[in-house]
Amino acid sequence: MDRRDFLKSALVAGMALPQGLGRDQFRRREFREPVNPSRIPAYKSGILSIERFPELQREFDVIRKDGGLAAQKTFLQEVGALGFSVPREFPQAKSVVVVATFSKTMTVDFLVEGQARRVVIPPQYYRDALNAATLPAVVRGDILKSPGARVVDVTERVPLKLLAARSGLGRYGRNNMIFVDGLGSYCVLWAFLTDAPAPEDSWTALDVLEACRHCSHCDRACPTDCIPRGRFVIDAGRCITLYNENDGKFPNFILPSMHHALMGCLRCQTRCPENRGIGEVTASLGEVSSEETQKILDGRPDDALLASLRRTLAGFPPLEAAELFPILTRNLRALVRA
Ligand code: B12
Ligand code: SF4
Ligand code: SF4
Repeated sequence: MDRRDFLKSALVAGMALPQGLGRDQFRRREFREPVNPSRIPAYKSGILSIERFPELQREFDVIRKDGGLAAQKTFLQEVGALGFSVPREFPQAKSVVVVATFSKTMTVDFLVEGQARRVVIPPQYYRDALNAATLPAVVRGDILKSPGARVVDVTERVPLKLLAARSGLGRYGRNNMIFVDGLGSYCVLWAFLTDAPAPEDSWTALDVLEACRHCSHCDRACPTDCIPRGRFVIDAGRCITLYNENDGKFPNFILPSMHHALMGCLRCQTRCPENRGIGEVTASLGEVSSEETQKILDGRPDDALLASLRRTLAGFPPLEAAELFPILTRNLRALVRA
């Protein structure tokens, strides 16, 4: 550890942490044993009564009203669209089931001048076997064991991390992601309202991972310095993901060498000790031919290209609509020209 790292971790140890956790606990090293990849569950779930929604909403509002969030327009719009309200079409909702599905890192080989350029696709940007179409049946049959239950997907409407933490499904890490036992942070979160009552009150105190008290891997790995030392909430306005998920030019503080995924960014997860054994699990989605790669780089989508890409890169957001295609062109250019 050099002097800079030492000073940084000393500051990390002093960051604001929830009450009831004494300083003596910083001295304990409690890194997990690496997870055995064959033991990674497909999903885990938690459940909360809908009666907790007003409390969750108040909690989510505090940080916005205190000016604790990055003042970046797109980010504030994304967060502003979320909330804990019961949709008008489902007033009988009694509980919310929050699910974390294991999602491995994928790769795709783009052929450029005959050479394969392996490109990373992080969790969340491809369609897995457990998805919006298949999960309602899992919630009804396996989680609630109530085949007749009504299940409404509210994944796009609620702040999922707060829900996951308060339901006891996972804990926040210093990188502001949710870590679930056995899945680490390599999980996609989902939420479903149901008319089945929650069997018990699993309301859980907000807490940060024990391992974060003596670790600063994510902070040091973040290329754009989003993860602060003196406070918990990250500076989302500097996160690479915010810019490569949306259209437009990349800001100057994102240097060409910082791009490393077709969308999103994995730097604050890959070296996290809580992800040992999990983050290394990868698989391939396949190959994109030279001709197709050239069309993407030139920004010339045609029907045949879109149909082919929607097979190889199923679920990749910029393939959902033609007007989003420039995002794929820009992101791929950033990778193959770096
Ligand atoms: C907006 C958004 C973004 C923004 C902002 C991210 C952020 N940290 O807020 C951008 C575009 C930057 C982004 C990036 C990424 N995202 Co995103 N994003 C979202 C989205 C739509 C909303 C998140 C949100 O509510 N942010 C607002 C902040 C205020 O919420 P919060 O972080 O929960 O904040 C609470 C805590 O900070 C707590 N708190 C305050 N002080 C303290 C102190 C302590 C000690 C504790 C414990 C708590 C605490 O109070 C806050 C308010 O309640 C969700 C989907 C959804 N519907 O929820 C996905 C989601 C959070 N993203 C996700 C992912 C995977 C990512 C990326 C890894 C992208 C990628 N795959 O490459 C990066 C990770 C960046 C990072 N380090 O957080 C996953 C996270 C899964 C997980 N295991 O946590 C989600 C849940 C999508 C999904 N369906 O799975 N994302
Ligand atoms: S790398 Fe993981 S364990 Fe270390 S501080 Fe970040 S989130 Fe916590
Ligand atoms: S996703 Fe990348 S840019 Fe965003 S906080 Fe993590 S390391 Fe930093």
